[in-house]
Amino acid sequence: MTERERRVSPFDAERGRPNVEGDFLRQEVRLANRNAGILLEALRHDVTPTGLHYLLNHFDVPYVASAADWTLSVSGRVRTPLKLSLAEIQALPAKTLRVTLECAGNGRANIGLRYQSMPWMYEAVGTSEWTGTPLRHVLDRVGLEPDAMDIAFLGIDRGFDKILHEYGRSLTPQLALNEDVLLVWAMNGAPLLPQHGFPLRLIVPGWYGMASVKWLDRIEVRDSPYEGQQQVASYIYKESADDPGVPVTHIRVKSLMVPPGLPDWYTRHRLVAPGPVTVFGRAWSGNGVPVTRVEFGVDGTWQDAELGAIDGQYAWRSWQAVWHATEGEVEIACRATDENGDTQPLEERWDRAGFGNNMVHRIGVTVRA
Ligand SMILES: Nc1nc2c(c(=O)[nH]1)N[C@H]1C(S)=C(S)[C@@H](COP(=O)(O)O)O[C@H]1N2
Ligand SMILES: [Mo]
Repeated sequence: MTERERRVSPFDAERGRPNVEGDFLRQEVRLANRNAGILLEALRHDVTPTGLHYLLNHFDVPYVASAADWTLSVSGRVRTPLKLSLAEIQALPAKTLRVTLECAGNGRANIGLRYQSMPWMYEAVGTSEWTGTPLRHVLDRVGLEPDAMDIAFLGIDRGFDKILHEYGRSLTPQLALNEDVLLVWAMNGAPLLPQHGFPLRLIVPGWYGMASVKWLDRIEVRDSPYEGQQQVASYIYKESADDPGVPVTHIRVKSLMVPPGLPDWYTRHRLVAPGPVTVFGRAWSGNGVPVTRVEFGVDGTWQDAELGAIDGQYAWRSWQAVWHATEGEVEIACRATDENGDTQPLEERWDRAGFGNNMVHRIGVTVRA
């Protein structure tokens, strides 16, 4: 038996997970209970209160009793392999960045033939103040060898997804040396919570969340590409199962609204009184590219929204629009465009695993006095 054969999952390797439509499956509901999303009304906060930040944990949240014995090892194609304590990492120059994190699977459940996985509709996004040290300081200390071509970041959580693996991702040295890629120990001024990677995680601003490895304890500098499951198999845009595909990287432009008016408990449908209504929302894009326009739509008629201030290169911006609501059943929507001219599609964006679906946000509203 090869090493890879020994790791093959005894659970779902044979059956696979065909795309489905209709009711949610028990497995999807269970994942939804484990991985909370932001409440759309919490988009009001510039910085998402920590307990309202979304979660995406593939396996079990590791129990780490204390940060005192945590170490980060850096090995492989480096001049001086090192094992650093958290205290040694915290002694490096610190930096705080406001970063909007979004899961690549956000919007997956809005695709007609959806992939069986975490059934996100719109909620897998949040903004935090992340404090850490630029990863570059640690890489400078170990010294990359000239043949270093990929850097793997490994967490301590492990489990099965096709094969047994620990959660890991990699970055090229060029990306890893960016001043804004951080080794983070604090979120919103407090130590990371267990579910957000206590005591140490990576934050890769502008990229979908999968790059920001939690419970980080090992960095391996390599002279060959890292081929971990989450790097080469999971996060790949694919038309179909046998499409070689394209890796998922930066966040695509998107916007969301705080649902206006009063909610119905069960359906979340809204009731709004006729007259002027100020609709508030957020918009963001990836790779540090600013959002330059947001439109607000009512039944397919669009108006420009007013944009709020920019709060750093990687954080969402607020927007608002005044809607003169008239009686009836309507659908409101919002659509953002970034400086590259990328804009949100009106229809779902097909991807077999439901990644990167940034179609416009729509909400059904009953307008009645
Ligand atoms: N070790 C580890 N890191 C991880 C994950 C994980 O399951 N294990 N999930 C990733 C994914 S897919 C996302 S979207 C973000 C979510 O971070 P959050 O739970 O702090 O919001 O963490 C990333 N880092
Ligand atoms: Mo994710």
